[in-house]
Amino acid sequence: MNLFSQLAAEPTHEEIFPGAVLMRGLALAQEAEFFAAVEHILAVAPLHHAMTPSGLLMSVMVSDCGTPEAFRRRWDPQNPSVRRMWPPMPRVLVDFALRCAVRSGFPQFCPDTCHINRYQAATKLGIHQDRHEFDLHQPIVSISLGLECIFLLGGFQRTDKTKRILLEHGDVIVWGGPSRMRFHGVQPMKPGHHPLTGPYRYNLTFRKVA
Ligand code: MD6
Ligand code: FE
Repeated sequence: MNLFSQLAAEPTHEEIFPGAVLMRGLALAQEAEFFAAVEHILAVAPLHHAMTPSGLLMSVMVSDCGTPEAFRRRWDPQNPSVRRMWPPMPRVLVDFALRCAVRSGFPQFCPDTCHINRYQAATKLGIHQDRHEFDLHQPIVSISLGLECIFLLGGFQRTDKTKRILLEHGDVIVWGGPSRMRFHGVQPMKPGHHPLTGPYRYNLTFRKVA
């Protein structure tokens, strides 16, 4: 390994906006362990299509794990896309999410859920704000595994200009504080194949909802 490839393998610490930190490659060292934990969650809580608030099926497939309190807060009899099955968060993933939060300046982070999104070719996620959590002082920790995507990080109005951020396997974004309510989304995915995840991109978001 020469100096350059060694440098390229180091995780980065990039402040995209105040309170929004991108750490490229931070999850790479534990990729196999993390993906095994994801597969375990999906075996217990199978992927299903997410549903919009108006009841339309979305292209992204989702699953969740977390505490019983978080599940009670999220479960809605009107929205069967929140399933009656919510395994606990795997310890390896929670420990990592806590370390990510500390590195980003959020040592008080105490996640009670991990939401999983799975994308494949053409899957996108429309511009949205994460505003259904009880305590908006808590940040969100987001881990990307598998195929790359273009993530759009905008402002505080839906129509604000967005920054385009390439998210690759192993990248981590943490955002909170003054960036917590930024609009964001994912552009339609390009087809591809990843050695660990095949034709998919997985995104894990840790948050405190209850
Ligand atoms: C995704 N992420 O990366 C979708 N939300 O596939 C999100 O919607 C998201 O990454 C809040 C905080 C971080 C995120
Ligand atoms: Fe989001």
